[in-house]
Amino acid sequence: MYFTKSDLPLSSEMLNFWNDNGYLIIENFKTNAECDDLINRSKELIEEQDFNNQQSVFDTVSQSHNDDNYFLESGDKIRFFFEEKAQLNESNLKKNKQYIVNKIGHALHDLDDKFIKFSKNHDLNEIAKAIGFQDPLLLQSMYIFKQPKIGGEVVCHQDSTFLITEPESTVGFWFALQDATKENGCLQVASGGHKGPLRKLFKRENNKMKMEELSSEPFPETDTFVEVKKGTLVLLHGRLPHYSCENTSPHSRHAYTLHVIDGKTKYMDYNWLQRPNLKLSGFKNA
Ligand SMILES: O=C(O)CCC(=O)C(=O)O
Repeated sequence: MYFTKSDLPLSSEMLNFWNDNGYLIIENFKTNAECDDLINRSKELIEEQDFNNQQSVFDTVSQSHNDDNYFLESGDKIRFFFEEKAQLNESNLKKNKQYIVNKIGHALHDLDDKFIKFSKNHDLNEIAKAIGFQDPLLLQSMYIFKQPKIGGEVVCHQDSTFLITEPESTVGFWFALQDATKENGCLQVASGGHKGPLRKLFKRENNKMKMEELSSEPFPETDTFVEVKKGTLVLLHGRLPHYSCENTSPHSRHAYTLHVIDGKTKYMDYNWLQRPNLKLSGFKNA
């Protein structure tokens, strides 16, 4: 079911949909111009980067980045991760820079003016409050490229596996910066699957990551395709199993996602994402 920005503030129908399904689609949340601003800024950030000394791949299938310090120390920085299928040769690293990046993370929302403007927003604060946050805090941001032809699969997961608080509070605020379709790898969700158990916890131990199994219950099928237009906001409950397939189409699928936690909960010190040099803030403190 699709709602639109004009349905805000969150109606009881929207709240019921969120509670029943663990996701919520709000169309026309951002304007085309706001999306283009972020797309252009991501291009500039890549253009400014010298990739010759940095070649960290982000691959949710092999999880090869897990013990990589470049990744583990990126919680309070702006860092760049490559597509697993990108050919990282000299020519691509110089001439095709725009087509080899898988994502930029993880503190864009605190460190870059354009991303701060996009992320710190009154309406987002109101939505967060309506779905139960007392003190929403912006923990993580990612610009996800899903590059044409080589955009990697994001394996089925629950966000609370990777960002856990006690009690659980993580919610994803995912923005389509371009149209997301079945062809270019839109999100797929297991509607209602947030009512199942948390399956895994990604834990830092002595600066090594390990995946602890909490439940062997298989994920339900992620058979709801979230095909959305540019500018749509999709909320994802921290326990909702979600997935996106490889992009084999000629069209990119850019998205920006924010992961939000409640300041009233305890952020676990074994989370991979730590921000020793950045204080957390909410949607309002731009
Ligand atoms: O954009 C995608 O394909 C996956 C995003 C995701 O898993 C997330 O934001 O938690």
